[in-house]
Amino acid sequence: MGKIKEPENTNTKVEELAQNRLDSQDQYLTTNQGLRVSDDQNSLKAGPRGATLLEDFLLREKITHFDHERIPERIVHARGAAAHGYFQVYEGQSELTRAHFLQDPSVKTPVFVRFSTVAGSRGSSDLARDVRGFAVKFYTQEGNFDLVGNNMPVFFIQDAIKFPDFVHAVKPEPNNEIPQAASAHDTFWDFISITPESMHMIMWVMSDRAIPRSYRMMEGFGVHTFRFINAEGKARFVKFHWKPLLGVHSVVWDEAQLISGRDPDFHRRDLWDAIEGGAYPEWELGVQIVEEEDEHKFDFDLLDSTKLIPEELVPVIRIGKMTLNHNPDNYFAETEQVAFHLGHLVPGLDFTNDPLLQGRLFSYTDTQLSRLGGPNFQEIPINRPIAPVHNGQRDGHMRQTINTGRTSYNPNTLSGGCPFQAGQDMGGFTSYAERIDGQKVRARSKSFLDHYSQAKLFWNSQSDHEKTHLVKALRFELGKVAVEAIQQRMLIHLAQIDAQLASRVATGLGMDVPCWEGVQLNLGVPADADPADYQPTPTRKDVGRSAALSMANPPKVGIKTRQVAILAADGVDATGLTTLKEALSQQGAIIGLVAPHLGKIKTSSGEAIKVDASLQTAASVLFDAVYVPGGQASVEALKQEPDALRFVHEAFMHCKPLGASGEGVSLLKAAAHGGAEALLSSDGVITSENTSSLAELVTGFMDAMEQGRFWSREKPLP
Ligand code: HDE
Repeated sequence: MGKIKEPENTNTKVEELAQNRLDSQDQYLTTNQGLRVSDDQNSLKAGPRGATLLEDFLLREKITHFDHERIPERIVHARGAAAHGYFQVYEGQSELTRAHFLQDPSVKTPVFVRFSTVAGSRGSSDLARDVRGFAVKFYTQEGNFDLVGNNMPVFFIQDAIKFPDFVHAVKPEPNNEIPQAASAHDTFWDFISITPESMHMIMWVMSDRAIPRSYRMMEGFGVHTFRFINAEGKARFVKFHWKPLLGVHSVVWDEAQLISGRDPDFHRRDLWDAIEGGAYPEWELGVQIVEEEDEHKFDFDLLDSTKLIPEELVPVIRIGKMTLNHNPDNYFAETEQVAFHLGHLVPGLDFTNDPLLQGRLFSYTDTQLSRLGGPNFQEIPINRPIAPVHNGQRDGHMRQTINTGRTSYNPNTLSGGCPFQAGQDMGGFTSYAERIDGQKVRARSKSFLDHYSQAKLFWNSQSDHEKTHLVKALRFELGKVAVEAIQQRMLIHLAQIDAQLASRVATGLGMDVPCWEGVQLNLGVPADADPADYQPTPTRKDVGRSAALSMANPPKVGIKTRQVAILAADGVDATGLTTLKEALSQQGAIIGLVAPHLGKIKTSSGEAIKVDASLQTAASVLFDAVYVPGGQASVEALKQEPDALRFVHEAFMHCKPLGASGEGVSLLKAAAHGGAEALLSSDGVITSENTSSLAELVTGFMDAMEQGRFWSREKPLP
């Protein structure tokens, strides 16, 4: 992949990290004490065949460090990939907030963004059906601000106290640690089937949003309602959104499962390669603003993280753009050691009483204490703010800062009162003075009890193929559940969302939708509470649709960074291949020449060209589109390769654009499972046996690539 643009280095955080970088090029090998090592291949022994000596400090130092290389992986979001970049606001937002990084369009605020899956271990596949973490650390001049969000705008539970239960249910089952990075098992669905508040989120995770095509093509959401506060002290509610400029795209479930085998690092690699190639991913930061006096005007509660604010009710205003333009130098030092916390806040922002948010405020620092080994994790280079740090906090494991002077307390006179407290006019943080007056109770607000209306809103808003994918996902997930009562309870919930949804899923399970009467669902009621106070309220009748919830109509943004496999062998038509490659490269698409073997193949004009991948190392699931150029010998050779036929068939099944010219068309025919004519006349299959219209054919193929997928090919699902 060639560089489209030289990487910019306008990032003050990346520059600051330079002092911690170490390059060992042209250096002698040393111990950790700087002693040069003469033999790193043999331990110190009593004779060449004798016992190793305890004295061997070189051996001991090397092995001891190795023994302690691992740190605990994150309890959730263990698997991730990250990149550096910057954020710029489009215009000053002083009316909304006094946050400094949202005032001046010329200021580039450095960011470090970590994307992740939730349930799997560090070594699990990127393509698990799961929520994706979308955590952004802004290194602002007023200190770090972490926006620790997900790629879905709602969450499974309403109260933080349920989080350990939820996570224990979704993680591998504790007796046999099966399954890895998957929610399709009994404990997850057992928990969900008696937790009606999860139903909205279940719609999202059963949709294709849970299997993104790329981290670069996902939305991000702050999930909770936060507060913006301006310099006059006026507060407003705010919900944060990240809108990817490449649009929102996903793969299909069968594809996701195959990618997990072919390239479990698919998302990680995609992000890395895009940045290395200069195709910097971009997102716009959007905000939904609600005036304080409008807090109660919605038929859901703004403090309930299982609800979103439909964009039709409150539009998303795009206030700035984030660009990721620099890969980390070292995975462990940066991506693994970065510590996010939504309590990392700057003036102009504040929390709300969302009970999920409130619990998170405790968890994120607490977890770093064991994960990163102590209270000094903020001194690790990736976590260090670019704003100066001065306080009386001292000591602890691995302290790096050498604080000078006698005082580490405040107030003091011996240091002239330093460091000083800063008033609001000097950039000091002040909490929003929200009036709070209430009895101490363990309870759930009744305004949180409508668990089905927004789940229905999501279902209603999906296109036909999205609905089909959702039904298939539920059939898969619940089909892996062994206990029938769990499946039945889920069908009851689904019937509250939509009768057709429930009956379609039931068909796949070979079951009937049970009737609600007499079924005790709400098992999460506290011991001393009246169950009537915890009954979900019925789905609202007036639930409409919200276009923003569907991925069916992504913006037309060209084919930049889209991956095209060109299947070829010796004798491939030279002119056809060149025309295609030139046109695709011009549009920024990435080409992979896939042949029966690695090395080189000879074109019809005798030129030897380099192969990018063999049929053994590649698969159609790693590409967005497949093209077969002409050339009699090439196509005949490919027809002898079952892997080539599967390549084409799989791409067709996954509704991807297929192109073929000249003799290439016959490979498509040979690969067709449901009849050659049906395949050739399908949407998104662009072919011509007549090579004189090559340019037109290639344009048609690129148009199809821009459209993405052709869902009309999918078999209708009852
Ligand atoms: Fe997290 N979450 N979470 N979470 N979360 C963590 O913190 C937690 C929640 C999210 O790339 C942990 O440093 C609780 C919602 C992301 O490093 C931990 C609750 C949302 C990441 C933790 C939630 C998130 C985490 C594990 C319920 C979306 C990865 C490691 C009250 C808005 C950040 C760590 C990264 C990570 C706790 C719910 C997003 C254990 C208690 C809702 C993106 O502290």
